[in-house]
Amino acid sequence: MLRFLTAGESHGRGLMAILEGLPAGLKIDNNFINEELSRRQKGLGRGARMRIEKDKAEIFSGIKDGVTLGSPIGILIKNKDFRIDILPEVFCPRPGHADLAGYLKYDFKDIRNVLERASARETAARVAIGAICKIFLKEFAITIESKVVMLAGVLEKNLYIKKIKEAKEKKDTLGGIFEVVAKGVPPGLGSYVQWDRRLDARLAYALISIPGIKAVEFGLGFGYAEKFGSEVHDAIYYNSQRGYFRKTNNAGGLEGGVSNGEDLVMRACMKPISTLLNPLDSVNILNKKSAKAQIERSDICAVEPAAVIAENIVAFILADAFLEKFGADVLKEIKEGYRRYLKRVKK
Ligand code: EPS
Repeated sequence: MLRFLTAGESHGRGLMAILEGLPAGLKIDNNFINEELSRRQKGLGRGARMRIEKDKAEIFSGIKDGVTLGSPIGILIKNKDFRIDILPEVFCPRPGHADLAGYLKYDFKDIRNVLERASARETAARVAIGAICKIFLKEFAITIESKVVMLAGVLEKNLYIKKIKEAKEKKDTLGGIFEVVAKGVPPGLGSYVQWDRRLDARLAYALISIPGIKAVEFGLGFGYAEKFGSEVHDAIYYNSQRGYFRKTNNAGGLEGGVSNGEDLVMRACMKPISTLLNPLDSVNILNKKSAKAQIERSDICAVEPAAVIAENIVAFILADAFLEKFGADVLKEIKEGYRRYLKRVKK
């Protein structure tokens, strides 16, 4: 089993993560992890915090001489903007954020105790974890890419900047849709035998866990509702070179909760960032009187970074499903088993 935990507050000392379950013998390029962290920090609509931070992963354990030991990998990302103890208290919850629900749940006197951990800054730790999983998947020629496909209702890429500018001028925020594609995924990851082993279910869980994500779809997704079955199901073909293949991929590479050998295609919708510079109505939790929601430094739009986060969280899910099927303690042994499997499924 591959598993991880993260810890850390947005303006605390930093973020920590522990990843356990990778085999021994995998070469880890720290630069690649840092490149992924830097990709997460960029993107249209990012705010001032990203000009302060230069996220770098410090490997604390589990890797020696650049190679995994099979023991838990500990990672630390330090925050430059570490000032949690002097930041002002927050009393007016922001609609759309975890503020109100978190304050009610934990019986805090200060909403800052909620927003510091609910902040999307936590996703930096998940990207570092995912980057390591990407390195593992690359050993098996599995790659993951993403792109933004819609921003604030607009499909044309060249209009995105205009939209963001407009939102900035209006002191407003924007959401959008991104697509993640995983290539080189073998058939047989995940399983139909139990609900929680279905790969599509596990991917959906991971994608929806990214802050701000409100909807997820695979392949044709909601488009299935408009068509006849004969128009949408991907007919099956075979030749000795490719093995089984499809000419269409409406299923997004997933049938019965199992990868079918085609590209995995998934999309997610991110709502507009909930911190608004022109705040919405809220209630002051001290006196219960109407008030405007708290203004916090934030992004205008985070769809591009969310796509990078999604790539990496998908990498974790795929690495986990891959290890479930082909897992062994040593990378070399996994490769041997994988080669045998590929030979069999092509026959
Ligand atoms: C983020 C860091 C945060 C926010 C943003 C994401 O930093 P700060 O609160 O200091 O500006 O910019 O957080 C959110 C969008 C959120 O929903 O909390 C980051 O590192 O990605």
